[in-house]
Amino acid sequence: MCVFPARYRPRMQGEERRLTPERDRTVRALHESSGAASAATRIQNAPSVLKRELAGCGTGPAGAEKGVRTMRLLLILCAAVILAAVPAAAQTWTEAGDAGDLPATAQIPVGAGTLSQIDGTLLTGGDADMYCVHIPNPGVFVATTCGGTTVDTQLWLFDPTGLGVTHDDDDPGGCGLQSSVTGAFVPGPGNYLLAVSQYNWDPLDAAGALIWANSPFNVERAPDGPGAPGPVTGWGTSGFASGPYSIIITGALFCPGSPVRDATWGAIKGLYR
Ligand SMILES: [Ca+2]
Ligand SMILES: [Ca+2]
Ligand SMILES: [Ca+2]
Repeated sequence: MCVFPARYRPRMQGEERRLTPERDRTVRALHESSGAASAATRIQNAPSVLKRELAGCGTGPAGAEKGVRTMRLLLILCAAVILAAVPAAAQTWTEAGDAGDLPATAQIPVGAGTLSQIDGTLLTGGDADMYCVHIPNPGVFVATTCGGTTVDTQLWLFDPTGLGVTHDDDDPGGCGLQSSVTGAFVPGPGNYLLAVSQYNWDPLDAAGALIWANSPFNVERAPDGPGAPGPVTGWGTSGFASGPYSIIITGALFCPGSPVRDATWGAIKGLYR
């Protein structure tokens, strides 16, 4: 409990003066002040013995610093609560170097929460770019290059072992030569590998057989080629136009366990400031 040192009580009328003039001025200042912060400021020049004895009262420098630390902690906690209540913002992953073509070399977008777009480039001479995406609810999943590129793309979805799930060459909705896949053939929530390639750069099984047949072009299909039972182990046989692309995604998250950028902490600090 805080006990204000008796010998530093303000001098009462008629009371014997026992304080030095310096201590008397300090104690008067403390009692005339109505706020702890003001009091803390006022005792900055108080004698060291007085500082020690008043520290336990919460009005000394130690008490003031403790209060500031508590206030900072409360502000950070409030910011974290506000941030958690705000819906996850759309987030784009940009291909780092050249994303791998196979499950073992697929690129894992770095981040947390909603993954709403992937930007990259299809290289000349045949290129496939494969990315990990997490699909929590197949019923709302859509990935499309419609409006995201002028390249004649193909989209492919594999499970983590490389087995084919779904594919489209030309958008069934008629947007053009770009592609769209949905959760129609996705068996359940989980991590999947989303790949994009240019026409006619197709996934092959270990024997070099097509996992999907070449056509029909504008129909989303589960694997229907001679290599359908096996996982993808290579690509062929000829790629055409290259160029940049954006895959616009609905209903996907960053794969759990991927390294998280400091954006979340930065957002908290931004709110705190
Ligand atoms: Ca690429
Ligand atoms: Ca690639
Ligand atoms: Ca196409």
